[in-house]
Amino acid sequence: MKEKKFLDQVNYPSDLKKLHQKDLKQLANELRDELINTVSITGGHLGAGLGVIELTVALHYVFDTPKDKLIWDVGHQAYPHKIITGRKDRIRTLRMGGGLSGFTKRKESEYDTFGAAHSSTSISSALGIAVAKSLSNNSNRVVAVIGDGAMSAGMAYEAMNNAGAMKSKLIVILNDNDMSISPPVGAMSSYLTKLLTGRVYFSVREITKLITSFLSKRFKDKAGKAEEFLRDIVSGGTLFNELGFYYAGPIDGHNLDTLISILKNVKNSKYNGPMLIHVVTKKGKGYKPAEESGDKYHGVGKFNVRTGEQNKPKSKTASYTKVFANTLVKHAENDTKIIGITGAMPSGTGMDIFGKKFPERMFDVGIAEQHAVTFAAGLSTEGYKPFVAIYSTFLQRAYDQVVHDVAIQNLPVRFAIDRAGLVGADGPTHAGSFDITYLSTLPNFVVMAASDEADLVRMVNTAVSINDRPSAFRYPRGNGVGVELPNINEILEIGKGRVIKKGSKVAILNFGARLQECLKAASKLDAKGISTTVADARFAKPLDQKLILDLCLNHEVLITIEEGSIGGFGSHVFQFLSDRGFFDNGLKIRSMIFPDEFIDQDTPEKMYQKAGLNSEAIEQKVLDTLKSNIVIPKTKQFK
Ligand SMILES: Cc1ncc(C[n+]2csc(CCOP(=O)(O)OP(=O)(O)O)c2C)c(N)n1
Repeated sequence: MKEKKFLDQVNYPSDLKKLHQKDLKQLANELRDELINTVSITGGHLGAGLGVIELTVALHYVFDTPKDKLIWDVGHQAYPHKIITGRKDRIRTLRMGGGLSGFTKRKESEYDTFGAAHSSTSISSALGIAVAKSLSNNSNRVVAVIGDGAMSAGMAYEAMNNAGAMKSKLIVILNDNDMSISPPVGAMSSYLTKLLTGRVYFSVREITKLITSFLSKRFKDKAGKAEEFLRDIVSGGTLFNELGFYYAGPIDGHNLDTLISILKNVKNSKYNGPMLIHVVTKKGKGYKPAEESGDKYHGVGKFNVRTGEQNKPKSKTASYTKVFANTLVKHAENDTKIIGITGAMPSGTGMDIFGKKFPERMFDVGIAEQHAVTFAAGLSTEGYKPFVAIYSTFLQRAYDQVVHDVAIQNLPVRFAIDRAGLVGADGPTHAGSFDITYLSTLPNFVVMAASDEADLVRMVNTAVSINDRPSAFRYPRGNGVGVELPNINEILEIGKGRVIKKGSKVAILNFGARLQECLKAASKLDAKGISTTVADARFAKPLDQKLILDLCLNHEVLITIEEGSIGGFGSHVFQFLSDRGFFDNGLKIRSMIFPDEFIDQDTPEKMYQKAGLNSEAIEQKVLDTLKSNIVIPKTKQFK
């Protein structure tokens, strides 16, 4: 007979609370198996979730969620949380179109207190919630769970600094697995290691004694003794203490009984300030292939559960990331001033390749995008050539640094912007939608977008040569189209685009990686007798004004297309033509951009279909535009 599973009985935390504490270990094992089986089918984040199985069970067992508020930092470790908060039956739709998000999302569940995906927001949001609760005399607890990697970001310290000063009732669980995506970097990481070195985990008895003696009013009576005891037991916790937090730990994050006892203590304590509970876990825990792999299966494709072997789709063409990194390496062999910088994403950005060749010239600054940009700005003032390799979505966090530290001072920092455009399964939080807009609006900047991997090489070459101002080049997630790569001497003329295919009636002006879709649309239009030009702008800033004017003067229709939001390349073209009075001539000009909405996760192809930016949509846009008449309103009032 099939053994009865505890997990079958648990759909919500209220079901969990009906179980005996002694059965939770078995439940945790089942939850771990379910997570492994799920991710083997969906792909996604695995190592982080495996590391917090016991913590997830303990938190929902002890706290009264969703009234007590639980905030997961990044949210990539929240799959087990999703399974036991009403989403078990949909868990195998993770990261798919119409399915569950791979991160926490308020829209998805009342148990997802705060949406995330970008790291290090949990303490700030939790503090806001805690203050709101205290303003409305609500005594429910607020718990933030943050990883040691996420602790490298400035926001975490800003929030702790504020919470400590406010004496806010807030619980922060530091989930210390001594891993970010790659090994963690920085002084904080070393500090946490120091806290653990040579120390045994505290027993429940010790911690309980500590918490009760410190937090109850008995503390007052026995202040001297308790203080001594406290100093003894939390001797490593001084940094958090200094920030105004009550620190307890380290605690074994895989021992359910310990976790439950301590969390109960913390929950029931009368202490009115912020507490930090230092929990030690193992990323990838309980699944051998994950535990043994270098990245602890941080992010995986579909895989074989028995062997752990991932079936990553093989591509004949190199990824844009690799093309970028290999090109930069070639330049750096001759140019000792070139520096590579990443914010905790060495493998994602190709900086690991650069770092292997030039360890002394590659800097992983941790999850610290703001710092990465200003650090690069500093380097550039000394004649170095910093390349900040960063995902479009994460550069958003460093916008003031881009404006204030780089653009205003006209410093030649180079931005290699990966994951530009829609990225698929990671969804809207990771889409690179806004960089064309937020960079092209800045004086001094050169903004380029690669239409294929050959042009990416040319753009890296060009960025190396731009020494008098900031520059950026963007390229998409995934693999190139299979064109031959040029050598590293091919430099683009700044602000010059190119005509790829000459026609006479319609002009499509591409900016970025939709070029192949434009060419497909053009050949279909040609077949219909609509002679179509395809041009590639290469630069959103400065614009190739001559190319734009030529296209306008020699075609009936001009369509601009880009993988970005309103305010980007198309807007700049419109503005330019409007300033030239071009619209007075009845030119039919349209832009194709991302719609004014956040597009949920799906395959990139489907997302682009939804966004109306594939070859079919381009063709349709041309046909509609040709058919359309220019409407000149008779009255001054629009209806
Ligand atoms: C602002 C920002 N930069 C980079 C990332 C990419 N990223 C996702 S998870 C992660 C590592 C987080 O490490 P940690 O907090 O220790 O959690 P763990 O995965 O080890 O559980 C990084 C760098 C991100 N999500 N947000």
